[in-house]
Amino acid sequence: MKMVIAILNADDAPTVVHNLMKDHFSVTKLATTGGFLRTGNVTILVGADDEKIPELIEIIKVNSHSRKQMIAPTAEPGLSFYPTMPIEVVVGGATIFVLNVEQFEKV
Ligand code: 2BA
Repeated sequence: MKMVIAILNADDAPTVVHNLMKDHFSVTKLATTGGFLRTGNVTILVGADDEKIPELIEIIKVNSHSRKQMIAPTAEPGLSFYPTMPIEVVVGGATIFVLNVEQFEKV
């Protein structure tokens, strides 16, 4: 069994979750915040059998879109640098981690 942790753009998350649920994946959705842009994103946790992982990743891929986002000049504390001009970053798709699960119990 694997645990998939996927960080999604908040705009894509409803469609990704809907399509995963439609294909009978169990999904836990967390409201998260990216450390760099400090804007909201969505992290999903999905436990699934090994053979279902390619299907799971395909659903995330098909329903996640990369987009360009501008960062305005700011003195926002916490950013590791202070841009003096607006800069453009390309934000995901989705960032996906696949972890081995040692044990899975529902008690
Ligand atoms: P953020 O940390 O807010 O990053 C948003 C986007 O900003 C990133 O998109 C990337 O294009 C850019 N970016 C991040 N750090 C940068 C830096 N030091 N210099 C220049 N540009 C930078 P994605 O790579 O698609 O990441 C989207 C979100 O996924 C991230 O939001 C973060 O919440 C998560 N993420 C990405 N890689 C991760 C990792 N290795 N571990 C944990 N979370 C990760």
